Amino acid sequence: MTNNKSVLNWINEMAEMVNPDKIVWIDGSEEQTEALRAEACKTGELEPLNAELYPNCYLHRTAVNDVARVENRTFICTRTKEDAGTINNWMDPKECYDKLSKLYKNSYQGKTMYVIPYSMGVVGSDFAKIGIELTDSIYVVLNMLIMTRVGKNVIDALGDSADFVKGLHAVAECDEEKRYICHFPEDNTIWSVNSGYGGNVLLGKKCFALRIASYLGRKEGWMAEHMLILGLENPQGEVKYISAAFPSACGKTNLAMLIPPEIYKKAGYKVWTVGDDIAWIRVGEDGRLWAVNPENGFFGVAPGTNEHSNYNALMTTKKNCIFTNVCHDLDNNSVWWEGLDNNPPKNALNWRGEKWDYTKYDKADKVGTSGAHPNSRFTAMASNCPCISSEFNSLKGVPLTAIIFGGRRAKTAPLVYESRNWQHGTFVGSIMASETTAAAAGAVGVVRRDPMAMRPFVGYDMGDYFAHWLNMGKKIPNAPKIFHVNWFRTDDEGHFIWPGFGDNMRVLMWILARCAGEVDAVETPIGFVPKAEDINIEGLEDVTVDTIRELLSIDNASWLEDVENIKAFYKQIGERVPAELYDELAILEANLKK
Ligand code: GTP
Ligand code: SPV
Ligand code: MN
Repeated sequence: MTNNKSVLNWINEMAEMVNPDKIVWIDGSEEQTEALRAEACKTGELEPLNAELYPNCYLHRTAVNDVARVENRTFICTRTKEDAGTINNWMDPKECYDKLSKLYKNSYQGKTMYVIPYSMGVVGSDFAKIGIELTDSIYVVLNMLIMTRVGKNVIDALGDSADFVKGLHAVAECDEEKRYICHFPEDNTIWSVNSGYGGNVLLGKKCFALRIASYLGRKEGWMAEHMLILGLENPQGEVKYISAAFPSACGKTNLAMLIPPEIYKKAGYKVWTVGDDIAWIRVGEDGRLWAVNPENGFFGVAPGTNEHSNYNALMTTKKNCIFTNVCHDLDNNSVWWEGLDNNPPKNALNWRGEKWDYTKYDKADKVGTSGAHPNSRFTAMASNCPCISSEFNSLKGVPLTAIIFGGRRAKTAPLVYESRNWQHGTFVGSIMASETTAAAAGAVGVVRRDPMAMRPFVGYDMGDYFAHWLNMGKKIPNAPKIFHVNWFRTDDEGHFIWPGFGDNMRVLMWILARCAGEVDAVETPIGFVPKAEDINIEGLEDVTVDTIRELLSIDNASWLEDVENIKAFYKQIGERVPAELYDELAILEANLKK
């Protein structure tokens, strides 16, 4: 497929180590893809679903011990530990290469090495970057074919260049004790071993498009962020673009595809999806920030996705889709997950592949008793999405009017607030916190600081990352305004107070009105909040202006507790936290104590 010496030498070197029976280049053709699907169905790696209900859709189950990203086994291997920072796990590159080489040794024996040339971003665009992933898993190949742009044209675009990210993946024995997801940003290299799950193995996604790319972005003056991108079109046909960073399983896909509430739909408003997980952002000639989505598909959370919560996502999964770790309805060979509807299948297999009794479902033990794993996923083509933006394949991307940060907070954070300026907005991003979710292995529901939703994804020191945000601010004459939202405040019984989903558009409308200078706000110790009556609640049952007032309330005591927690977190990050952010922290504390 290529004469590129750096590509061929690298593949030979890797092949010598992992020792495959044969090497197959993935060309992106439908014939080859179809042959791989057929082979995966033969080995049981995939199960074909009901061709009438789900044409060209497949079910895959991962190993029971391999259902999420593994942050404690994820490493940034820079030459000095300081460059990886205190929040990342670090290993010396040489030590890491040696250690993992032993795990890779002969791991492809009896297997095929698939070579996947892929582009993050539209092939050939000046903002796209190329990677090559070597893998022993057809499931990975088929997912990468959906999630990225794969094929011969990528290799052609690379030409003789050595500028590509070298990714080596082996499911190997899938031993969790020997599972490593390692990044060598100084070598443009990713090594992943002993996993077959999502973000651990689809190396274009978190490993490249966030960890390696964030490192490159700092060096080259752009940003790689864990953000959705959406366009909101008004009845006059003008589209304003917003990006939003929420931690894993905190609502990016849902917001990106939201369906406007009736009042706005009737008036002619529309929402278009540009991206649901990752944004690459640079300063345009006009001094605004421009964002592209480097991916080509959606690796979305299945549970909770239904006709009402996210109709567009559901439609996107109806064909050419791979489902991972969902519940298998045996009666009609289809799929099901908690929150799809109120009719759990009577004759079904759970995400482990065992006979499932829906009457034993216990919300307190979802992993143990649910039909679908809480982090079960669909891999779906962006082009199947009914609300995909006409700018999805745009080379320069879309200009951002607003950036939103948000987390899952039962208390403390109000429904929405606005930062005073870029520096304060950077501070607001840096102090984000959220309850942990099933998207990563470990405890669920624990509040932890997750700056810019990037805690698990920054490929260098977190203090330097904050400094990069501040520096970018100096290079953007027409910077977007920065906001913070929280859809997840709960009442005393633990129920969400805000209806969320499509109704989040009501908050987006306030945000855009603020950006256009069309509405006032109330100054508070943490920033600007809306006047309660400025959040449109027309058509909402159970939500009154008083509910909004409650959602916008700021409890100084719990914010002061947060301030202490932030101080400890900054200290943990270490000496590279910029002084400007300490200034902002001091202002926040003083405001709260006033
Ligand atoms: P990753 O793919 O892990 O990065 O997740 P994500 O940020 O794209 O999250 P996603 O949109 O898939 O939502 C995760 C979970 O949160 C799903 O179960 C949703 O149903 C739920 N969710 C999303 N938006 C809202 C909301 O506005 N309110 C409430 N209560 N739940 C929501
Ligand atoms: C996330 O965890 O933020 C995801 C899923 O988007 S994964 O691809 O596994 O990282
Ligand atoms: Mn994500």
